[in-house]
Amino acid sequence: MNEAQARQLFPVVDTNNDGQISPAELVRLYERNGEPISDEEKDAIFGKADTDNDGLISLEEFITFLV
Ligand SMILES: [Ca+2]
Ligand SMILES: [Ca+2]
Repeated sequence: MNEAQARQLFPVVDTNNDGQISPAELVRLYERNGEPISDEEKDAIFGKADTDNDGLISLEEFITFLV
């Protein structure tokens, strides 16, 4: 995935449009795709993507994680 694709994907995941991806939004994304994830998998993704450990994934963190 390149940066432009990640920027397009972000608002799809950020369903409440607050500019951050919450754990609940991440879980919903996988459920929508028909591949539910466990709490452990969710925590693993946040552990990697949430580099400032504020409990949310910003656009910058999202791009860094995916690209
Ligand atoms: Ca959000
Ligand atoms: Ca963060």
